[in-house]
Amino acid sequence: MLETVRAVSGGVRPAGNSAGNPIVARREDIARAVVAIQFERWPALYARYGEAGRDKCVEDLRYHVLYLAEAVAAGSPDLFREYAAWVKILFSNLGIPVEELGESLEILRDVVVARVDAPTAERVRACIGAALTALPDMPVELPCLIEDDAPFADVARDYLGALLAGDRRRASALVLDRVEGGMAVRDAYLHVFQPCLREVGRLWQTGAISVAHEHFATAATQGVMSMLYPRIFAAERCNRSMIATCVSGELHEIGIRMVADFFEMAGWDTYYLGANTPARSIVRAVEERGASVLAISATITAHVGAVADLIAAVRADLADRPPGNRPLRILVGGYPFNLVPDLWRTVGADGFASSAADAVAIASAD
Ligand code: B12
Repeated sequence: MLETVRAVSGGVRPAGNSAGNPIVARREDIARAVVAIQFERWPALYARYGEAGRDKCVEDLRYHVLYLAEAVAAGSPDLFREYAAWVKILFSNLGIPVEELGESLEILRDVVVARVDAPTAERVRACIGAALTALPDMPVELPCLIEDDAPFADVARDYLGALLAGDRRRASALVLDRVEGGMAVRDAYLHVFQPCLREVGRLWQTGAISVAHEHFATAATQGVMSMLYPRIFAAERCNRSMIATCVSGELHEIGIRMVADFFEMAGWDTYYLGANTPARSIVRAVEERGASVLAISATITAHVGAVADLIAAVRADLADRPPGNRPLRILVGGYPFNLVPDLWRTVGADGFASSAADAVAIASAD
């Protein structure tokens, strides 16, 4: 368990508002207190993992605390319930008894509630309560994310097979040939790359492949996307401009790159900043480009607070001097926003879309 769960921590930054977040501020103390109770209550844990295991359990708990802090800050029990659902699949594939997860969340609730003020404690109870109620019925497996009856499922399956075989040449040839034969670039994006990458994530989560496979699949897909650029940049211009970026700390960049490319195909001038962009540079870019849309992406739930912070910073900075001849609209998207459809409101965005195609439709509506 521990090695994989520790991998989850890789690069995850503290929740937004970390200085003022009462749970993040006590993260270390909470994690250690929970693990101390667990080891006391379940002597078998010590027998299983030993002293080194205790540190690794603390490491795991730090990330439960971080996700809890984010859900509490957003006032979203759904967000924490979805995290618990994800952990249940991860843990059960590692052979960790599911009952331990439930009890561990109960201990976490009691430890946190004893350390925060009454309104925060109420939110903590709501978040962990939502997870505990749903936990017994949450699945321990996920179905394949390339559905049999989805459009272009055959291409997606072949593409995934080539990626898992480490064959970049075959992967790119099969997409380029289909596009040459008339498949729309939009279809390649939404019906081949997107489901394949999500399936790669499922395979990682269930222990079937490694992080290296994830990196390979990403790099190979970005290579094919680049080869499609002569078609992407061919659209007639519509004299509108947008900026597409990941929030600071966020490494998942393909989703927002697809968003930028869909805007480009609709004739917009796009300024794509990619992964992990510092908030200050994003604010400056919005000013410099006279953009009318800022599209912000976050995939890791622990980055939702950073999205809220960025939106607040952009609005504060541009309050007296709107950048273009239209009011700036801020759109958000990515994994946590897809899981909890109302989350975009709590971060202060003007809108949300669950796919690149819908993002363009929303932005073009006014
Ligand atoms: C590739 C990948 C990586 C790569 C990313 C490389 C890169 N350069 O992008 C690497 C290896 C670095 C990585 C790292 C990690 N990853 Co990762 N990763 C993925 C994977 C497999 C694919 C991501 C992707 O490209 N998806 C395809 C795109 C097209 O979909 P999308 O992002 O949802 O985007 C669409 C919409 O959401 C929307 N959209 C997206 N952004 C925006 C923005 C706006 C404004 C709008 C309107 C719309 C919009 O439009 C897009 C196009 O239609 C996902 C699986 C998944 N389900 O996505 C896991 C996944 C996201 N990763 C996960 C995890 C845990 C991690 C790590 C913590 C651990 C690890 N596996 O290494 C680290 C954290 C890194 C960090 N600090 O950010 C988990 C997250 C689970 C959770 N509960 O939070 C996932 C879901 C895997 C899983 N099933 O467990 N990962």
